[in-house]
Amino acid sequence: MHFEELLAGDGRVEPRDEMPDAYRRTLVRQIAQHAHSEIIGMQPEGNWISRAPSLRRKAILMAKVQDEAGHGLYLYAAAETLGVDRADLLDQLHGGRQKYSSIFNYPTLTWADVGAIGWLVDGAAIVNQVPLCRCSYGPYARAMVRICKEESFHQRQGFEILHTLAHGAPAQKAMAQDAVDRYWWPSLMMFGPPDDDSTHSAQSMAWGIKRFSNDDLRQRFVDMTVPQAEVLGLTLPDPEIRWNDERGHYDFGAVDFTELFEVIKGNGPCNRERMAHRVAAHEDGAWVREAAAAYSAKRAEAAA
Ligand code: BYC
Repeated sequence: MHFEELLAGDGRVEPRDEMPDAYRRTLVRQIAQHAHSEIIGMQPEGNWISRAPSLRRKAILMAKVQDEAGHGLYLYAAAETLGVDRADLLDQLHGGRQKYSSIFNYPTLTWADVGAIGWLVDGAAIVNQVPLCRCSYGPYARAMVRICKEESFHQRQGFEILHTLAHGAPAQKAMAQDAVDRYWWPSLMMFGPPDDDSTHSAQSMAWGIKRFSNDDLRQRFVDMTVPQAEVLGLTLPDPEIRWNDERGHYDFGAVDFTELFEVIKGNGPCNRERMAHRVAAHEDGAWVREAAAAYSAKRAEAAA
């Protein structure tokens, strides 16, 4: 079926279908960025595996960090259905020609940050990603279904960490509050620039890649999170948050988007550290990739 007809009927575009070059390029850009975010996102939480406060917490955190690697794999595989090569995408990440989410350029200073990332960052990710399960490009949409299920578990574990801390000793509650204070605004920035400054939104929405605008999703996240903060007994660092009966939404204060643009440009607190670690891990792993390629070539030869 023709591309425009498929979109008009809310059908899914599959790798074999014809698609405009610009649609393909937009998908490669977004899916690659998304994949890169998943694997760079392993770093801030990985930082706490060796210092998790109990065996149970450690096992859960290890599973979560492994899930993020898995999400990266599904997404690189989805990008490859568009005719690009995973090794090239990684080269572009390492060369600074492709982006990853701003949120992973903030440090994880205390154990409570692991809770805040689960609750707020994975919470924001779910709000952004559930509509992507209906993305017009089939392989991306299908990858998102499983990712969203796992993200829901991640969000719950973060909430539970913060709930435990918030109901513990005063120092534990203060640690939880501090983590929420530091992660709140960067989590709102994850949704991207405001709609008026969003380069790609209008076209991506017309193509059915994005189903909602950046600002709509940000509002949805605030509406979902404010009541959860009340259950936790923690406050959000925004005195302007209040329910607006007329709009049927929470009002909230202005996000400092100059900070988002600075972080995207490479000037966040941890950009250099994250990239240096990623490049070093890639170089250290070269022998594994070579061995895997040699093994698979040997098996293919034997099968032939
Ligand atoms: N950070 O026109 P716009 C996770 C860029 S992983 C960095 O609105 P678009 C998790 C944007 O790329 C979470 N860059 O763009 C993992 C564009 O620049 P380019 C990752 C950002 O694509 C491990 C420019 O700004 N989630 O949850 O229509 C552990 C203009 O923006 C950001 C995804 O990737 C940002 N925050 O909308 C725990 C979801 N925002 O490309 C958790 C999929 C904007 O022209 N991606 N930019 O150079 C999306 O939904 C969309 O790509 C975005 C941006 C909403 C992020």
